[in-house]
Amino acid sequence: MATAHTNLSAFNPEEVPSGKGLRIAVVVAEWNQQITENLFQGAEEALLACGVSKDNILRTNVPGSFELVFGAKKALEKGADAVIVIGSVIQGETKHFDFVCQGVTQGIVQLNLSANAPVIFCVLTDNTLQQAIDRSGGQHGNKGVEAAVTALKMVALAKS
Ligand code: DLZ
Repeated sequence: MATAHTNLSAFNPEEVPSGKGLRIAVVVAEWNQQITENLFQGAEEALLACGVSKDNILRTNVPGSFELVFGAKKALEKGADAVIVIGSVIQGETKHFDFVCQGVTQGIVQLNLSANAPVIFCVLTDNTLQQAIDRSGGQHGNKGVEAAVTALKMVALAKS
């Protein structure tokens, strides 16, 4: 899983399935807000570059990463072609980190098994704030960009 010294965020829009006409929901957690805003910005720019119109990028905020599952469920019910969930969980002194990470991960897995549209996991689970900064527009790229590209690839798969 290690991506040390690797920036995976560079992509060529011409090699990504077109987002023209697609409705992509993005659910953004407010915890560690500067990180999640940077991830959203990366996702939004990549979606626009691939042909998704600004009006069809449907953003919802939720309080924390644990709430991303419910936010994604609502977006699926409203008929989004794909949902990207964006969060940033940073290790603290207690076990809360583990429960939030497990809850959101398992919840998103369940949605992917039951829904017809894909839910893309853009939740950083870092030991330190610096690791989150490095992955939200820093030296390891912007995972929001990667989530946007993944969403368009998965919509193409869903419609194939
Ligand atoms: C409570 C909590 C803590 C301690 N840490 C984070 C975090 O690092 N990232 C995050 O997105 N959310 C955190 N939360 C909030 C939980 O996700 C959730 O919002 C609350 O437990 C209420 O359900």
